[in-house]
Order: sequence, then C-alpha cells, then structure tokens
Amino acid sequence: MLSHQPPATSHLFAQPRHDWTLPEVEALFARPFMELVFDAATVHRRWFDPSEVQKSQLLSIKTGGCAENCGYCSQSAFFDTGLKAEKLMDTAVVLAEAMAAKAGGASRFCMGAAWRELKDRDTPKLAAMISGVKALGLETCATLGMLTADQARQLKAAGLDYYNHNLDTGPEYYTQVVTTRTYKDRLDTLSHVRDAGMSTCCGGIVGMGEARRDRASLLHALATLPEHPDSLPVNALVPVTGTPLGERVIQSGEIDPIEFVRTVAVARLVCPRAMVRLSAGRETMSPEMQALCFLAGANSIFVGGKLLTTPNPEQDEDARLFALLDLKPMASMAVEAAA
Ligand code: SAM
Ligand code: DTB
Ligand code: SF4
Repeated sequence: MLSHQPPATSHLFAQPRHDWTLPEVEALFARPFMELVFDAATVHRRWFDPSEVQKSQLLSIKTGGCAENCGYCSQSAFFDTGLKAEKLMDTAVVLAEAMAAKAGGASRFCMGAAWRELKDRDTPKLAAMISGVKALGLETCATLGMLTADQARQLKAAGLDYYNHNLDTGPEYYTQVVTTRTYKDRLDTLSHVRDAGMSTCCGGIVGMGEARRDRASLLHALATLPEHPDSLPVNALVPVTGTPLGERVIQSGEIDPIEFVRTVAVARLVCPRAMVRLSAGRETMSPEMQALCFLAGANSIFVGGKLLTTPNPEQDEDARLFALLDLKPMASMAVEAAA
C-alpha cells in the first residue's frame, strides 16, 4: 500500500486545455513539491526535448521616461530610480546589436521600448528595425506597450514574429501593481496581436508581494486565453531601488525560491506547449535553482549581460551552466515547429 500521494491523473498529459478553473490551478500549486515537479517534467517531455533551451536576447531601444506607473519598473517616470531617459535608438545601432546577439548564439531578438503605447509616428521606424533584424536570420520580437489592431497588422507585415505583452499578475492583485492601465487594456492588445497572426509572448512577475492565489490567478488567466501564449515568461522581480515594489522586496526579502519553482512547474502544466521562459532574475539565481526550473519545465532564457536596464548572466556564465547541465541551445526551426 502506497503511503505517498498518488501520481497526477492522466488529464495532465492529454491535449492542452483551455477550461482550467482557478481551484484546479490552486490545487496544482498545493501538490507535494516533488510530485508537482515530476508531473511538470513529464509533461515537458511529452511536448519538448528537455535538453533544449531557447535563447532570446533583449535590447532596450527606447529607455526610461515611461508614462505608466508599473510599481516594479526602473523606467517609469513616476519613480526616481536614477535612470536617464533616452530617445528611440537609430535603426543602424539596433541592427548592429542584433548582429552581435546572433553571433553570441541568440535565435530571437526582442526590442523593448518604455512606452505606454506605440505612436503611429514611430511605426515606420519600428517596421524598418523589424525587417532589418528579420533579414539577419533572427526571429523577431517586440514589446512596445499597447497596440491598436492596425498597428499590430503593420508590425506583422514588417516581419514581426512575436509580441510581448505581460499580464504581470492575477486580476485581483493587478491594481496593487499598476493603475495607469487596466487588465482589459492588456487583454485587448493581446487580442489585436493574435488577430494580426503574430505569436504571443505573455507572462508575469513573481515576488511582488502577491499571494500564491494571485500567482495561480495569473496562470489561470493565461491558460484560459483564447490561445495559450506561445512564450510564457516567468520573471522573478528584480528589485529596483526607488520603485515601490522593489523597495518592499529590499526590506522584506525575496520570494521563496521553491515557490518560484512551483510557479514554473504550474505554468508548464497549464500551458503545456508554451515556451516557458525563465526570464528576469536569473542574475541572482544559483545554478541549482536554475536546474530545478529547467527540470520543472522552463525551456527558454534571455541571454547576454543585460535585460532591458538590469543585469543578466554573461554569455560565458551561461555557457558554463549549459555545459554543467548538459543543455543545448534550441535551433530556430525547432521553435517554429513547436509553436
Ligand atoms: N513598456 C512595455 C510594457 O510594459 O509592456 C514593454 C517593456 S516592459 C519593461 C516588459 C516587461 O518587463 C513588463 O511587463 C514586466 O513584466 C517586466 N519587468 C519590468 N521590470 C521588471 C523588474 N524589475 N523585474 C521583473 N520583471 C520586470
Ligand atoms: C519579460 O517578460 N521580461 C523581459 C521582457 N519580457 C521584455 C523584461 C525584463 C525586464 C527586467 C527589468 C529590466 O531590465 O529593466
Ligand atoms: Fe513602462 Fe513597461 Fe516599465 Fe510599465 S513596465 S513603466 S509600461 S516600461
């Protein structure tokens, strides 16, 4: 007679579901840790080669001075973080950075702008950057704030493969994080991105003082979207001095690492075919912690020594991590095939 919890039911291993309930997602969080990670690792193997990790590289093409009040962000004009606002980069500089990212082993290049929304006057310049990056043989991604349906179509026509727009947290905790835009605003942009035929990159942040229920609620929101995100970034809050949520973490401590791994595992279970990205926060994670995240189903990372404004492990450090864990970079075509 077994004295431990029985393995998860077979429904976890069937086709992706869109009818998850919040109690079901909370029940996954509550599973014994070893069972949860085992189930997530099993589901990961059902859809992906677990030795492959996709590499994306970020560039902040327009830094600081943002009109939103996201309580974690170094780039919000509402907080004094010491960051100097800059204007939109020249296309040639962006393309030189993209070339360097490709040479460093990234398969996807993601351009980020500290904007509330894309302005029509900037769209032609963005289109030139996107088509230029695409011509280098890289997958293209952008994160530029809210988009209209028409702007989404223009970016797609320019060659944009992915658009990143995070829900950040569950709907109940959302107003503790940002008040200058609504949850619905975010969902509307995601819908324009899908309608334009682009892949979605959508996830959130863990460690902002939210409860487990809020983490479950975020993953429930993602798993019940009309289509699961193609990429699902799980960010650990990078505490930035001067931001309300960063200051809170500096004073009361970071999230329990095991709870972070649980979040990655549940993300893998509820959105089984998504590329689950171990995103911001790797700079302070041990190799053991990152190994647990990969075991729990993370299969994508940001590479290069900088995210948008904060540090990230350097290429040589990640090369050592990949060697240590027998991981290999996912080829671009494999990403396409899995999407
Ligand atoms: N302005 C655009 C937007 O917010 O959609 C694009 C850039 S914004 C910096 C992209 C995402 O980075 C945010 O949605 C948030 O999830 C994440 N992020 C920003 N600052 C962070 C921090 N300090 N720690 C962890 N994630 C962060
Ligand atoms: C995402 O979910 N995380 C990335 C990307 N999408 C744009 C951004 C992380 C930013 C971390 C803080 C910074 O470097 O400013
Ligand atoms: Fe602006 Fe994006 Fe930062 Fe929010 S997360 S303040 S929208 S740059």
